[in-house]
Formats: sequence, C-alpha cells, structure tokens
Amino acid sequence: MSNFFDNIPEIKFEGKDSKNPFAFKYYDPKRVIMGKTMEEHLPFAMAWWHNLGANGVDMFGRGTADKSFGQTEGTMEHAKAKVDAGIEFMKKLGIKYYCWHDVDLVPEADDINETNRRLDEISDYILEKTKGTDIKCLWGTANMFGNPRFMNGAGSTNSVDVYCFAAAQVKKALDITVKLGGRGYVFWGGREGYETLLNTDVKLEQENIANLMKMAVKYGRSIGFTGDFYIEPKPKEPMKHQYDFDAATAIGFLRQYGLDKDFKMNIEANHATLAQHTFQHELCISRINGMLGSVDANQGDPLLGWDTDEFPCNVYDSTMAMYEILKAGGLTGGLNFDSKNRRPSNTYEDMFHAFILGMDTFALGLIKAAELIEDGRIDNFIKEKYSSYETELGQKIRKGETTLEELSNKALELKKPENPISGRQEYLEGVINNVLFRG
Ligand code: XUL
Ligand code: CO
Repeated sequence: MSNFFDNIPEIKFEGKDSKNPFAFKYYDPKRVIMGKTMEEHLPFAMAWWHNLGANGVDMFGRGTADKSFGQTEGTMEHAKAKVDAGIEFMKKLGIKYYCWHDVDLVPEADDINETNRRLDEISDYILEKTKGTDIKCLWGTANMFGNPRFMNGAGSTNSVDVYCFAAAQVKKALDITVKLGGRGYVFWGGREGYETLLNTDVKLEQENIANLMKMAVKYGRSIGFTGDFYIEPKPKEPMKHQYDFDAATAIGFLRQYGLDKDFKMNIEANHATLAQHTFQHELCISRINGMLGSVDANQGDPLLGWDTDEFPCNVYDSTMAMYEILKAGGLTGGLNFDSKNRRPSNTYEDMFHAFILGMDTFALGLIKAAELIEDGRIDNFIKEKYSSYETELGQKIRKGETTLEELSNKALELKKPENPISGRQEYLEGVINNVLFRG
C-alpha cells in the first residue's frame, strides 16, 4: 500500500465527547438503526474528480493544493498514483465506494483509441489494487462537457460526428463501470441545454438525448449491467438553461421517452438549491415517483448563486434528507461526496477533515431522522391533516370514483364548508428542534 497519508491515523468512531480531529463523533459503522447498520444505510463514496483531482484552482487564481501524488500530472504514472492515494484514503476512512468520470481516471489523449486503451489499463490497475478489499465502484460516467467538441452539447449537439463521440464515451464508460462492478451509471447533462433559442432546436436536441440514453440502456443490458441508470438534474451552470432542470422535469422526460423503468434520479443537494428547491423537496419528488436512486452529498451557500460543492455540515438538511431516504427504503446507489475542500483548506489533513465532517453530518442526520420517525409527531400530524379523506366520500375521491355533479351537490348541501384544520407549521418546526437538540 502507498503511504501518502502516513501521518494520519485510521479514522475510528470515538463518540460525541471526543475532541480528536481524526475521529468520527457520530459515524459508528456497526451501530444498528432501524434494523440496518449505519454503513448499510450510508454507502458513502469518494468523488475521484474532487478528492484526487481538484487543486483549488478558480477563475482568479491557480491551485493551492498539491494533488500530484509525487508524479507529473497528465501522465499514466500520475493516474496510477491517484489510484494508490484514493485507495489508501478510502481505507483510512472506511469508505467502500468511489465515483468517476472517464477523464478523471486517465488523461484524455488526442485519439480516442488511445484514451480507451488507457482506460483499460487503469481499470486493470484499480481491480488489482482493490483485490481483497471491499472497495467498489458506486457509479461511473462520461465527461461530455469538458472537451471543446461538446461546446454545443453531447446528446444535444448539432454535429453527428460529435454525437458519435458522445456515444463512444458512454459505451466505454459503461464497459468500465461493469468491469469495476459499479452499482449505477450517471448522466449529468453538463452541456445538454442552451444559451439562446435563436440558435436552438429544443425538440431535436431532447429527442437525440433520449435516443442516446435508449442506446445506453440497450448496450448496458447487453453487457450484463444490472444496476440503475441515473439522471442527475441541475437547472443551470454551465448552461443558462439545462434540460434536466429538476427531478420533476427529469422524471417527466424519462416517462415521455419510455426510459422510466431503467432510470432513477441522482439528487445533488447543491443542484436542488440552484433550482430554488430544498434538498428534501428533490428527494421527496423522486421518492414518491419510485425514482430515488442515489445522492450527490454536498451543500451550497445561500449567499452565493453557484455550485459551490461544499462538504455537508448542515444537520437540519441532512436530517430531512435521511428522513426521505429512510421513507424510500434506502438508496440503490449511495451517498457520493460530490464536494470539495475550500481553496484555503489545502492540506492532506483537510481532505480527511472534510470527509469526517460529511460522514458525521449524514450519520447525525440518520440518527435524528430515525428519531423523528420513531417520535411519530410529524407523521401523525400529516395523517391527521388529511384525515377527511378517510371518510366514505374522501375514499371515493381518492379512488377517482366521484363525478363533478356529485361533489357539487355535496357543496350546495353544505352551503359553506368549515375551515380545514390548521397547518401547524410553527408547532412542527418546534418538534424538529426538540428532536434535534434534546441530546
Ligand atoms: C456537476 C456535477 C457532476 C456530476 C457528474 O455539477 O455534479 O460532477 O455529479 O458528472
Ligand atoms: Co454531482
């Protein structure tokens, strides 16, 4: 094993009174909550691009963190050093999954044949290095937004040649996902959208995206991929309008093109807030449609309007997220930290602090969400709020067995309805605070 992180100990659970910066305060992998261990509830994953790639570069300045891992960046030696560092990092934290884009794993060559050869080589190397460990791929994806060829989109491009490159990248990324035992395959439509309708045929673009996805499903199933495909909605950035605006939009798209049996949602917290939704809203919409698959765990900043990809620290949000995930019966995917250290947090120690923070935030969220469900006040209130639908007429409405005439007659008979019962928002917010802070 490599020794990039020699001065950092294995991260263990020490409990809430520990002040050890290199220990979990809440994430206790073997603790059982609602019949499953914490590690079963929380399949944490490392995002290859942020953790092993991002060095803090921004529009105004160069990188602040050294992610060379002793090699020259852009070489296969560097790609392999990232594998070594990633595995060492995951082992120290007890993380079992990783997620990647094709070009996070290897430097992209000018000729796609050479890129594919590199992907074969690196995936062999990953398999060799993870042999005998329980580290596996959570999901893979193709980066169809970075290369200039995708400037007008990938599935939505105006160029048939570029569309072929998108297809080739998806095909290869699916091959590698299956080879690495991935649980899922993600489509995030980074350039699938537009800047202006003056130059865009939206119908053609959306149909082409759907056809690319259909080909991916057909090919994936033919090579033995049994996992879920995911759409990761995001409303904007990089494009002004992105087609997969939010979960409701993406679900509608999947149903329109008959893709809903093979696809679920990969919900990212920061994308939810960019769409002016809460994280919980997006998880809830996915859950009630049977399409909650995986989560990109991060958070945005309410004062900034872009995708800051911060490590999650907000326990209120993680509690409500875990509440939805528990109600969905868990995830088919996992919790991928699509999160990066802040630019001045530029040491290896900071990489560990970030994951400890994120993992503890979701562990606390899980503990508190289970308490909320066991407490019952929220669920009972919601049941009571809709209790009029338990009556005979309410049941008929629910089953779609009433007519407008029948309901109109009932209204005329009543003359004036009683006010519906109070929404009790402030009481319910107090219940949440009580469960969160009673110790
Ligand atoms: C971009 C984003 C991506 C996807 C995978 O905002 O979240 O990294 O998760 O392409
Ligand atoms: Co993401």
